[in-house]
Amino acid sequence: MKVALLSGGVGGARFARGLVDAVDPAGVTVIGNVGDDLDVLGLAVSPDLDSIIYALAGLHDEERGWGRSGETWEALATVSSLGGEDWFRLGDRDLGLHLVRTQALRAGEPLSAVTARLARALAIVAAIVPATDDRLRTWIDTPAGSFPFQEWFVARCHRDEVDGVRFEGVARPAPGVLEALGGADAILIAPSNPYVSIWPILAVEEIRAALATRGVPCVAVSPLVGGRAVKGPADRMLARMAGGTTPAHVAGCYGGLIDALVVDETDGTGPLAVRRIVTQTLMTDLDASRRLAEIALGAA
Ligand code: FO1
Repeated sequence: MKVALLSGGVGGARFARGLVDAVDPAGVTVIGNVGDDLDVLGLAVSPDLDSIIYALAGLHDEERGWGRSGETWEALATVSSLGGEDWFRLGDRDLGLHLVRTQALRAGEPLSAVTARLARALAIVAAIVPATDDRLRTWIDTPAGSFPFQEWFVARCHRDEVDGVRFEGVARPAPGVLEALGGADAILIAPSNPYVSIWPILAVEEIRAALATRGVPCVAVSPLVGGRAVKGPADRMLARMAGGTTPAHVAGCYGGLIDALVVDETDGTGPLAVRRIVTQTLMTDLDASRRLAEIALGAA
């Protein structure tokens, strides 16, 4: 079975891990968000791609949700002691990946090619593809001003309410993206924040068009449980920008692009324009992630 998954970082990566357990990973393509990529200490960091890579390689930190397990922070401590940039924490193990990627990008290798190389080196069977090789950056408009995504999310602890989300840059799909969407038996959207994890992927016009004209079912998984985000600001953003946190508000973020929405049993009622699949969506462990992926696929 061929499956294309649109995914952000933490929750999306966890879902991707379940998906490659549910089906033959050779048929899975994970299309990752790059809107929150940034340069830190001169290094090119792609947080969502990295969360997906680490999760599929079994190297992720389960509790933190991002970065590597067994991480140490000696390099960062040195950076801090020297008055360097330490607001975005790069661990010692994680640093190695950013070094390899930065060198490759500087040498002219596209992000998609480096990402595939990193995944291969870590024995990942599924394909991990950035939505685009072009520069696409997410900006967050708040009452306190406009901020690049990570400045708002990490440096300001996403405390500012969000009035709008914008995407800077004109981007073409990376090689493999349209092929994965066109050749899929099912398209899934991970339980990621619609605005800052999935919209940047859909900001690539040809990707949005591929979903809008899909010939196979597209199933999204809601990131909410009981109207609340499991982690992060998705619930506050939905309440402020869409007017609520029901399944209908989540589905509204994907108007015309999905056929079904998998929602948690605590969010089960209320009108919904697409098919509703009600289940327990909390991904407490790998079994739960696999079960959720199976249910999403079953709805496709
Ligand atoms: N998230 C944080 O909240 N604080 C950090 O210092 C931080 C560092 C970091 C380093 C590498 C990486 O791959 C991810 C990192 N994240 C950090 C997570 C990340 O910024 C967000 O979870 C995603 O961008 C949102 O999907």
